[in-house]
Amino acid sequence: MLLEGKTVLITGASRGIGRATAIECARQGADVALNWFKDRAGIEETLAEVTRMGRRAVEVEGDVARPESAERFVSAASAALGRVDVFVSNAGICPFHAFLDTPIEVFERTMAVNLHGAYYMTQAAARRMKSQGTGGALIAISSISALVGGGMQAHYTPTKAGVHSLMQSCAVALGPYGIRCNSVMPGTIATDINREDLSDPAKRAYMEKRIPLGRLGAPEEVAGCVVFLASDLARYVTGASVLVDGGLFVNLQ
Ligand code: NAD
Ligand code: RM4
Repeated sequence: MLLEGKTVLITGASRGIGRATAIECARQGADVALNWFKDRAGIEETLAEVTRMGRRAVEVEGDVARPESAERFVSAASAALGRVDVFVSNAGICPFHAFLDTPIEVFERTMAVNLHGAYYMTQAAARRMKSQGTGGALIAISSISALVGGGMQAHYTPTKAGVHSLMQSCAVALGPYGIRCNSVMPGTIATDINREDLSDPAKRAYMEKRIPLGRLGAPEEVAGCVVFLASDLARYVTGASVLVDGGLFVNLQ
């Protein structure tokens, strides 16, 4: 029960890594507040699993790209659960597209959701933590793609480098308030975000071959790392990033 007595807020919690994180946090004793957008069926499944574990859960609809969603999420979470101890910025999109003809709308939306949304949400959660006066933990779901490129991801990888950088600056800005700020960098995790991309058997086999552990990751394997960073086991860890990638990043030859 690494998170007993804590409240955890997660964006994009209706499926994938966000859902697995909500469930693992609840299993570790946390109450959870769950942001979602356009996916009522998904958030209801997440809610059902969390409440089955006997934890309190509240869901709040909102597009993270809209600044007003952030204050609404944090206020609703605080009203329902009493406080904000941990905030996980997870919501994200990756519409794979060749660089030279990526439509400007695709670039702008990817930036707005993945980077601007993370900024607004993180700031709102941090303000609440500061006013509570008891510290907290901010965790961004960045990516291995913060560190390496992708030919179909030139609009996406800068957002992942951006949220990693956001956590570094937040670690400096918020350390005096006892608020720790870290990022998790998943490698290639099988979720809906890359289902179509990996439906090409050649691409999937190529990715698997590059991973020293020999397989794609599962959302639950990212959630475990989030729980560690959220917990008091990580009480002296701030400004760090942790790759959860089966060894993909270090595999040159
Ligand atoms: P996913 O598509 O399964 O889940 C994404 C979640 O974000 C969904 O619940 C979706 O509804 C939500 N979302 C999308 N736009 C939103 C918006 N505007 N407002 C609120 N919620 C929104 O994908 P996933 O793999 O679970 O991705 C989660 C995060 O993990 C993303 O930030 C992604 O960049 C990151 N990531 C994923 C991988 C991977 O290989 N799957 C690797 C590295 C990083
Ligand atoms: C990740 C990484 C993965 C990709 C997902 C969508 O950051 O680039 O390889 O499948 O994004």
